Amino acid sequence: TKHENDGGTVLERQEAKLKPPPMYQVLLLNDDYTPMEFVVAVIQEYFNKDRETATQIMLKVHRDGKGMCGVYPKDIASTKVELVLTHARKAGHPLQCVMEEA
Ligand code: TYC
Repeated sequence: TKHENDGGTVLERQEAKLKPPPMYQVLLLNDDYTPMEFVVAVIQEYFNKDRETATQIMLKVHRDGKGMCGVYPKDIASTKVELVLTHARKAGHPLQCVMEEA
């Protein structure tokens, strides 16, 4: 909120103190066993990417060892990691998904 004193000087209050929440990258890690097609489907379904973008991200992970799927507030990033890991384990794949502060 802005406040004015008698001379009309504008004083900044709360909004000058409120920092945006920290954001977290959600990363997929490469492994030798999870099928490429499974990874592409995960990126499409959990990170709302189209098939072409998902394929590019998967290939980057495959080549570089890790790759970013999205950046989210902490609770959303944490939930995505949990959902991806549960989905992968249920399918019997060792896919790893982690979050780190952006
Ligand atoms: N390296 C895997 C393969 O050759 C594919 C893969 C890509 C696995 C990305 C995990 O996060 C991953 N089948």
